[in-house]
Amino acid sequence: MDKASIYITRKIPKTLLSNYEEHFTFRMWEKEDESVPRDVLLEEAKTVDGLLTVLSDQVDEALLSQAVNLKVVANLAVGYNNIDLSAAKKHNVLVTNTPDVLSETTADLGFALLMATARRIIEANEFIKNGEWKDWAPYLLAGADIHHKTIGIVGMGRIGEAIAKRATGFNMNIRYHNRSRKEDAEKNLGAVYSSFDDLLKESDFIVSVVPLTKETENMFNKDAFQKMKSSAIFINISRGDVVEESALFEALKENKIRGAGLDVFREEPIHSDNPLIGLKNVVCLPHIGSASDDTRTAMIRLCLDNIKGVIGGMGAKTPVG
Ligand code: 8YV
Repeated sequence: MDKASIYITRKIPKTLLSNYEEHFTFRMWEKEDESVPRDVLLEEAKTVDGLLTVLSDQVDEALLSQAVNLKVVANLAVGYNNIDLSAAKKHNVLVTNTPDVLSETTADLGFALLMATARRIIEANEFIKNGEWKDWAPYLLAGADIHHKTIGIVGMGRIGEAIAKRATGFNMNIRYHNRSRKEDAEKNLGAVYSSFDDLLKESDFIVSVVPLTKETENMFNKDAFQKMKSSAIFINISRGDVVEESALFEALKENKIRGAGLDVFREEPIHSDNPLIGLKNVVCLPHIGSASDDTRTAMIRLCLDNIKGVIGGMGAKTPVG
C-alpha cells in the first residue's frame, strides 16, 4: 500500500519524523527565513493526505476545495484562527491543535514578559550595554512592584490558570474574566471572577490570554485602556487582533497606562514602522510564547501523532471543535 503523503509548511528537525516514516512520506518547506508562498502551499495541498501548518498559513475554502485527498490539518499551535473550521468540516478535513503541551511554557513567558516590563529589564540591559551607567541614583530605572499587586487575567483557560498559579507565588491578588466561571481556580488559587470592566479598573497587571474570536477581536480598545489605572501594565500573549494597536499606542504615549509587554501583534512579523516599537515603556517579543526546545518538540510530536491517528483511522488525540 502507498504511504500517505504529508506536507509540512515549516522546517522542523528531520529526526522527529523518523518514527513516522514507516507510514508516511514527508515533504517540507525548508527555507527558514521565508514563509511558504501561498501558491506553493495551494499546489502541495492539492495532492497530500495531511498538512502540518503554522498560524501564518491560511487554511481556507480556496485551499480546502482543491485539496481532494486531504484528511487532516494539524496546526502547530493551540490557536487555530488561521483555519476556516466550517470549510474544513464541509470538506471532511479534521483539524487538530496542540493544547496542554504548551500551557506551562507559555505561562512562563507571560510571567517573564510581565516581570521584564514591570522591572524594566530590557531598558536596564540596554542602559549598561550602551555605556550609559555613570552613577547610582535612588530612582535609577525604578520599576513597578509585582508582589502583592493585583493581576487581572482575561481568558482563564489552561494558560490563564498556569499564569494564576505563578501569581500565587508572588502573593498577588488574582482577578479573572472568562466566558464561564472557573470554580477550581477560585477555590484552589483564590482567583476572583470580575466583569471585564471591573477587572480593567482594579488590576495593576492586565494579561490577555483570550483566543481570537469575533467576540474578543478589538476588546482592548480605547475605552478599555481608558478604564485602566494610570499605573497599569498591559501584557498580551494571545493574539494581536484582540488589541486596537492605535489605542494602545495613544494610551502608552500619553502615559494613560504605565507600560505594555507584547508577544503578539496585528501584523506578524511586525512592520518596522509600527510605532509601538519606538516606545520606551513597551517590551516587544516576536511571538515566542511556546518557544522552548522541549515544548516545540512536544508540539511537533503531537501534530504528527494526530496526523497518524486520523490517517490510520484511530482518531486524533487533540481534535478541534
Ligand atoms: C504558536 C501560539 O506555537 O499556540 C499558539 O496558539 O500562538 C504559539 O504557541 C506559534 O505561533 C507557532 O504557530
